[in-house]
Amino acid sequence: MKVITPVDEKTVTTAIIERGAKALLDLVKSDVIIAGAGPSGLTAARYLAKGGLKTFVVERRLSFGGGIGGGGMLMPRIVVQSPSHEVLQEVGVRLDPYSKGVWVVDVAESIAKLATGAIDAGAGILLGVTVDDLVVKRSRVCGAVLQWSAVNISGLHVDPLAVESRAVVDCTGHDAEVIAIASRKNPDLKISVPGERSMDAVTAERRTVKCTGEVAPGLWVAGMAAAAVGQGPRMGPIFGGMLLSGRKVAEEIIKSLHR
Ligand code: 48F
Repeated sequence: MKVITPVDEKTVTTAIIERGAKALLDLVKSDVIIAGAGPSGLTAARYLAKGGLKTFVVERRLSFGGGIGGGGMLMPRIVVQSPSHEVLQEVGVRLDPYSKGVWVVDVAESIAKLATGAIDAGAGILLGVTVDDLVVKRSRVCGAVLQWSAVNISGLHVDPLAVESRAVVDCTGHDAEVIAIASRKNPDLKISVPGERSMDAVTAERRTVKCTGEVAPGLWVAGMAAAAVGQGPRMGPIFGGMLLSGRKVAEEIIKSLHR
């Protein structure tokens, strides 16, 4: 058996602080900050990073995947339909054919591979951090205000830190949390979150993708947050709209920032 390399506590602590601080410094200025590591956020991150943009996903929880893990009423499967299956195929998720143009996929595999796809493309994912607010100057979103989720949960008064980015994407799901905060604080941005409508899966999938895009200068929306902003219906455990929405927002941001 090989001998375990002895590493003392001081080395562990120094390594973590040195390299952790370096990783956080890298976040200070980026092209795109995505709030939320659910299916739409992870998909957007992969295409944005592939498109050459410096991209970070900031996720409140200590895990990624958002609503994927809950499957349909905790059954470990979700459904995707054509052409969204291509997004999963590209990251190697195995598709179980169910009916014409419809596939069933494993939730754990989807979470793992969507996240790996984003990371391998070059995107960073920061866990345990909440997008608390935005940096807004002359009616333009220029960055995100970040806070440790643990601080928010504790209720302690700790000032957050702000990072600069050319685009911020709200992929926070049903509450469109970032846009909701921005709309309360910045009437000049002329945005609102009327919320989603009751379930209608077919309409919802189309509408989510349609409502994806830039909602105010520098502020973008994708996934379920787009349905909440565009008053689209909810759709339950069919995820094609989330993947296509993530891809669409990335394509539009790439076009806009490369212009
Ligand atoms: O909810 P979520 O999975 O959003 P999505 O990508 O996908 C929606 C589907 O999962 C499902 C559905 C489709 O059938 O209806 O709900 O639109 O992922 C949102 C992620 O954002 C995180 C949250 O923890 C979750 O992982 N989040 C929420 N608010 C913040 C946040 C915030 N302010 N800052 C950072 N992360």
